[in-house]
Amino acid sequence: MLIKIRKASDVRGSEITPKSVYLDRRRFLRAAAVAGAGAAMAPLALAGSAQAGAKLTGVVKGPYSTDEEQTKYESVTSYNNFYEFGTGKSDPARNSRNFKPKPWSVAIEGTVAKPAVYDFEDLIRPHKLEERVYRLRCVEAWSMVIPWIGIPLGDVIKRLEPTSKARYVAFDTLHDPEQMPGQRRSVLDWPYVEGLRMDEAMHPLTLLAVGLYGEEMPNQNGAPIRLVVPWKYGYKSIKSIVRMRFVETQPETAWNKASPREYGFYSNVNPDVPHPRWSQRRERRIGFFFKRDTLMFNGYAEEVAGLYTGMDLAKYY
Ligand SMILES: Nc1nc2c(c(=O)[nH]1)N[C@H]1C(S)=C(S)[C@@H](COP(=O)(O)O)O[C@H]1N2
Ligand SMILES: [Mo]
Repeated sequence: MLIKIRKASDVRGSEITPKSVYLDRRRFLRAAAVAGAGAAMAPLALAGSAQAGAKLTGVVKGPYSTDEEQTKYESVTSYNNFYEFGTGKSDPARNSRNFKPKPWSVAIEGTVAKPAVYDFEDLIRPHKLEERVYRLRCVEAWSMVIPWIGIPLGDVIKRLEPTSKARYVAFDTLHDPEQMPGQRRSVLDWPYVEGLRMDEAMHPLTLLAVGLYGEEMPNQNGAPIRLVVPWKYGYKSIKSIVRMRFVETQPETAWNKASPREYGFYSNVNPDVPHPRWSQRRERRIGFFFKRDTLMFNGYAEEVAGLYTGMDLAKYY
């Protein structure tokens, strides 16, 4: 993303979280993780150490994979957008080395039958891990092809039983400036937040990813759990999720709050709707020299166009 640097005087008081607030949150998360660890468990794919590069086992091939050439592991893990660790593309790899993605818990809230703070492992364990090779198209006009490992978000949602009132799902990234140095500056209104309409969240393409290239998720790619929504610009694929909330009204999203004219709620990849400051017609696949055409819905139109029938996609960008 391209950011507009704001003067310190522009920073609203609400963006400055008092230290006591985030410390309380960390304590809460840690306590919740300890409580979750007591549950009986069959150590499946996710058991094991917190060390980087741990292999995921029991992974099956999932549907929807592209057979396009995969972006090199080195590029996938060294060219990142993860502003919690800095705004430069190489910052996340460098600044996330000491980040602790375990233990981890995810708070499930809102209009749902089974709200709780779930230990990460408990949230994932009932599901089979799938490998899905998806294209990811960044709004900055570059793209990658990444072999993700995860589970369909829709399967997790079904288990949590949202009520009929739930029309959207809202997601939050961890807010912890001690571990995430980028959060010490008000580049965005932390925590990073995102949202999907319920039918988008339930769509079988939407993935809750816990790894890539056969391994647990690297810190810089959003450990331990992130979203991957391949027909939308990359910024919808929120990283390091600590909260999912089922709500009745359209939730706020981090980039829409930062610059509503440039970033809408839907953020579907659309070559016909330019960003106000650049075209979206072409893209550079990382690792390739020549640019290529950007495809409607990032090439997933057959699967998802039906979600937006009758909507003016220039208005709902
Ligand atoms: N919490 C959080 N999630 C985020 C971002 C971020 O800065 N913070 N960047 C987004 C953007 S702009 C992109 S393109 C993708 C990049 O994912 P990758 O680094 O795994 O390729 O993550 C998205 N998720
Ligand atoms: Mo992006």
